[in-house]
Amino acid sequence: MSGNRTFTMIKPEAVENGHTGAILAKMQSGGFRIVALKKTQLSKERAGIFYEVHKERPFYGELVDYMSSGPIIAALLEKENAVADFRVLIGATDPADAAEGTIRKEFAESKAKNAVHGSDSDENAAIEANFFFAENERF
Ligand code: 3AN
Repeated sequence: MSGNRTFTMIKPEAVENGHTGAILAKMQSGGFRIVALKKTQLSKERAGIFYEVHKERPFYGELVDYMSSGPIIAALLEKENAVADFRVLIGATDPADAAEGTIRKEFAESKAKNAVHGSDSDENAAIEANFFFAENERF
């Protein structure tokens, strides 16, 4: 049975530090099926568009610079209740508040360099997935 979908990115510091495999393993052992996966680098312009909802927040410029600073892993994941369950698996935005066993607790460095992105709604998951993946890249 196919479930709901959520979109994730493994952020530059986690890729740079060699955590890609361990983080993908945690996603899979958390019950998420990989529908689409790619390693790519966002230009500043594309990072700015991706994070446009945060344009008014004080950290927007820093976030765009950081997210375009190195390669990321983008993935589309599937599981029942994917969006909410994935946010439990990754933990709080600030790793200092993230629960034991979560991806951010284990791999995040700070609120900005927090290892992974996770969609906050089904609607945004679809928009974010469309930003990275064509139909013929999803299986
Ligand atoms: P989440 O990623 O947990 O949904 P949001 O939507 O509040 O968190 O923030 C989006 C992204 O903005 C975060 N993943 C993080 O990288 C960055 N961010 C959030 N708060 C801060 C902050 N105070 N300083 C720097 N970057 C931040």
